[in-house]
Amino acid sequence: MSDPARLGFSGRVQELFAPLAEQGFSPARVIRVDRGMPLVAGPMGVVRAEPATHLVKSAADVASRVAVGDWVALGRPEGHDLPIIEVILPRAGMFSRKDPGSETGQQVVIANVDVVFVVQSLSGDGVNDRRLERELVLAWESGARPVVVLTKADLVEDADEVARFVAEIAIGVEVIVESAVTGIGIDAVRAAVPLGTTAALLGGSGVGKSTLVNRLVGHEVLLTNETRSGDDKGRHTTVAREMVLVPDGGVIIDTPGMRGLALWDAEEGLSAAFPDMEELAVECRFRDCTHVSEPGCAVVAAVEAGELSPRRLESWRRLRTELDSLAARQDEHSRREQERKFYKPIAKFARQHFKDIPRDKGR
Ligand SMILES: Nc1nc2c(ncn2[C@@H]2O[C@H](COP(=O)(O)OP(=O)(O)O)[C@@H](O)[C@H]2O)c(=O)[nH]1
Ligand SMILES: [Mg+2]
Ligand SMILES: [Zn+2]
Repeated sequence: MSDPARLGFSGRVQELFAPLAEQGFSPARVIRVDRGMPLVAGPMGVVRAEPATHLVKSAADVASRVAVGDWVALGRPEGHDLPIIEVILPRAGMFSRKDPGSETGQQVVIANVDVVFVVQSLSGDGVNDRRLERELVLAWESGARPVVVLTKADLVEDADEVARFVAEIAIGVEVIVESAVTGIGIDAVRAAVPLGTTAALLGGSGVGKSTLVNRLVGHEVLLTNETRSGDDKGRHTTVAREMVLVPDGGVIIDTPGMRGLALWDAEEGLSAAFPDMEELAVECRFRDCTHVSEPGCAVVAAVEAGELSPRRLESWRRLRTELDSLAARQDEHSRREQERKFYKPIAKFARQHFKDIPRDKGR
């Protein structure tokens, strides 16, 4: 992995890194994080690296927590076996979710993603439109461009019909019908990850994500944990199980963390995924219209006029409600934090000033 360009070290990242290079740091990309211990790829190959103490200390801030896809500056202080991650470069965007381990915390799953493949299988239970809508919100929110990939086209008769249905939900999004068996759609997927870009896969278990990646790369890569490096003859290389180089293309990240994702602060994602709703909502009488029973609601009027499907409005409401309840929980959490911060010095004062009071005073 001696060529950083292949890992997406281009334009924005190069510019950000320039002053750090002058200070003697080397660039690397985080390709995996195991229990807080990052594995990075850079000019030195694939190595373990250790986050610097200042990053560990400010880990409450997501910007200080190393995530897969991050670009970092590595230092090599005297007496250290492992390179030290001194700086996490500002992210172009990030795929984050509600931290499953906390009530309101945020967890970055992948940073710096350009394209998100929203993958669903045509066979089996078929396309799950509710799930698709949610995944599109998440994809848009990450700052990446979503592309829908409908897999296993070889197993169904009505692939194109389903694709048309999906196109109505995925407004403004490319929809690719794909089969790893016949090879249909593979070139279209490949074209969506040109050299220098990073793609991530979002989708349920068993929809064919790993198979798609294997097909793009041309051989079985995801089944092995093996790390090969130093292959720079324009050949594809498995950097790690989850990050793969597409021949003559960019990088694809297939991480298990991208399966079940709860929404996290996805205001912009919701707007981007529902441009039709957005457009109508500007005509509503009230700026904060919830499109339920307000007078002068342009959205409800559009449904009544048959211009917007009631299903579409219902989907939007469902996601809206989910975001609102997350926001409410966050407010409650920060209110409690504020209280705690307010009472802490008081409690300390009380302890200091009343500790001398004899315990047996009353006896
Ligand atoms: N017929 C057919 N089967 C596929 C296709 N893509 C994947 N599969 C099968 O679907 C199953 C799940 O695929 P996998 O890539 O492991 O799904 P993942 O969990 O999303 O990574 C495997 O048995 C694959 O062989 C396809 O295009 N056509
Ligand atoms: Mg898989
Ligand atoms: Zn309205």
